[in-house]
Amino acid sequence: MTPTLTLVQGDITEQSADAIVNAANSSLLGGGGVDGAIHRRGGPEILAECRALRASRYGKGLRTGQAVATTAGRLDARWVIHTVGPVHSAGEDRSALLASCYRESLRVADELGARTVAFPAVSTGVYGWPINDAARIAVEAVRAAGTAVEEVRFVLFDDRAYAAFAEHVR
Ligand code: AR6
Repeated sequence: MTPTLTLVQGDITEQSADAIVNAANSSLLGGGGVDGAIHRRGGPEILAECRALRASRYGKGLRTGQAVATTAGRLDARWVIHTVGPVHSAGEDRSALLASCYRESLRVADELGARTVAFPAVSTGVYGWPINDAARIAVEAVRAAGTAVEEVRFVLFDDRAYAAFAEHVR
């Protein structure tokens, strides 16, 4: 089944969903952008689970393109799924890794039994991915994923990001 794709402009930490995806980094220990907002609003339980993951299965951190779930703390969700987007490179095509973030996040969502999943535009902030290209990759990856998730909601922070995703979700 292909999930229904919906678009929202706003702050992902205000969303209500089974799972909210975090644009994390390999350390899983927080950062700026979406990551900072999720940890701030979700509270310390999320970081505590991230530290536990680092102390067990993810001693070297989470690899780019992979995904792992924790509690969502005080967010209006059951889980946060942390994924690590690639840093955009002009010299190397890393789009398979960006597509992998969406595919792997949905695989984790399926394992959890999540039916609604909210995604930010992974890699389009600090990691520098051009928004139009990132939107195309995101939408194609979700459509190709073969997931039981019923709704994938892209939560875009600003007008430009919303417009870019709207081009591809029709
Ligand atoms: N809700 C929705 N979208 C947001 C929010 C929010 N609250 N805040 C920012 N965005 P970024 P990345 C948008 O930088 O590029 C962190 O430090 C933002 O406008 O959060 O994957 C991590 O720890 C942009 O379009 O993630 C990593 O080190 C998009 O979310 C690194 O940044 C992604 O921007 C990851 O960089």
